[in-house]
Amino acid sequence: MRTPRAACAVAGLAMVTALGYVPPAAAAPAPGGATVTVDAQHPGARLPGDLVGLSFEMRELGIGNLDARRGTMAQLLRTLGPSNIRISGNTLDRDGIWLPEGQALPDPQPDWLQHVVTHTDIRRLDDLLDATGWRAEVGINLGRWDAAAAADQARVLRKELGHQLVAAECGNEPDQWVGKGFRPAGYGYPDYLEDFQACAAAVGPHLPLAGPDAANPGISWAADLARDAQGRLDMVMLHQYAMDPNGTMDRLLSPQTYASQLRSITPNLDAAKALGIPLRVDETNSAWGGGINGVSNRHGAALWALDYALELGQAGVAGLNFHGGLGVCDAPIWNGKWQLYTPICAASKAAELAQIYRVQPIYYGLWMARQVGPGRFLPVTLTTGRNLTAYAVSGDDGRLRLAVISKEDPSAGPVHVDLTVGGGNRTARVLTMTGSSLTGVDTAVQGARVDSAGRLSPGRADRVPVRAGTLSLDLAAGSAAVITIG
Ligand code: BDP
Repeated sequence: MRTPRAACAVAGLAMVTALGYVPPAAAAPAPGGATVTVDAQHPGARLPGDLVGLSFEMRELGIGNLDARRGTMAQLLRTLGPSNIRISGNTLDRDGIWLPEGQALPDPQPDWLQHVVTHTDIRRLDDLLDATGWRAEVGINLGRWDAAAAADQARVLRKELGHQLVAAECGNEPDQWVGKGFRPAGYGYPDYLEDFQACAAAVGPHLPLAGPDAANPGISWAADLARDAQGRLDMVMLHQYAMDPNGTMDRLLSPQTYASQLRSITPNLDAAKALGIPLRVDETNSAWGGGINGVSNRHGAALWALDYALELGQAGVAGLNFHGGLGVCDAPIWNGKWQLYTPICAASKAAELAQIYRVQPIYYGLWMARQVGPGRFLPVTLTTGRNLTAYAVSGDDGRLRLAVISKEDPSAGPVHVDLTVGGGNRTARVLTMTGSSLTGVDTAVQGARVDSAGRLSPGRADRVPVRAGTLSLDLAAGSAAVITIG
């Protein structure tokens, strides 16, 4: 579905080029432009095709969601392009069990039991992966540990998912298990290591494993496990939410949050790199506690997600999984819990039951991040007084791509950006993600929005000439551009 062209022009891209296009007076750049210089000689971290993935609760599998044969989930994954889906979360250890085929439910049923996951659910997940080209991580309940159930689940994961299983994850957020009553006071990393080893022994030597999935990205459990489980750990996982539930849009998009989110994971990331084990932030979003209404479900969250994914990717993180839930948008999902930050949700209870979803603004941020890769990050030098970030990637297809993200409200006025990219005269193609305000819900790409079938057709990119190795554009504040050259 395309929104009227006028809506796009409000916050869209004005070209200051020899095309003869004169930007409207209202779009004159506010004081303080930006210059970006790309260093093509020193390629850095790899930007993998699955950098930007999704994360869902284990409950979604247990209740029959993530079904390629129903509704729009498969198309929404295809629209993002093949990536990585992670299934775990609090509901893995807290509310559910794996039930081996032919086995009866526990009698009496524990009062905490709210869903069971079975072979049928993994088969359905496999169908979704087949239909979309995505790969998966799947949690194994370690909080409420049952070695026989874990062994059976491992057998099924191998049989059904094969190489589409990136890794099984032993437990969710073990650093919070004392508070949840799963472990006695004093439970710490050495105890978790024993638990992880029990999980590794139960699932056998052939299932790829990931952990520790700590809630606090700043503690050293990830680095410790990378060191202690070498040879048995295929991927280091940690979680990061940008803010606590009292956060604001200003804080989410601030340079302080930008700096601190990278700073807090750096020791674990450096340790994983030194050992040659990839690290994924396999559960993330704007704020924990279900997110913040008016922030997590608004346009600013799309800018944050695009920027954060590229920031961490540039630092060498192998990927990120943006967490969400498949209930009704902006309504409690279950047990009064919210997942306001979810990229995908249902417009009504009937739509939820039919698995027909719509997207929230953050989905467009993930889609934009996807357009930047795959390739290798190139260093950029950015000079600006505005709240703006820039990234460059040498694409596997031989093209140079840049992302420029303005994290100010559109009312701040456009930013004039001069980009020095090298090379001769040619044409750049520019896709712009816009929104009428940081707290709006009208996020679009080239004026286009995801349609009711889950497709996004942004249409023709804007053309901007590169002259003597530089191009210029006026980027509306609160919008982001992906520029492809070559
Ligand atoms: C994480 C949990 C996830 C929650 C999320 C949140 O793994 O299940 O939904 O926090 O607080 O800690 O929003």
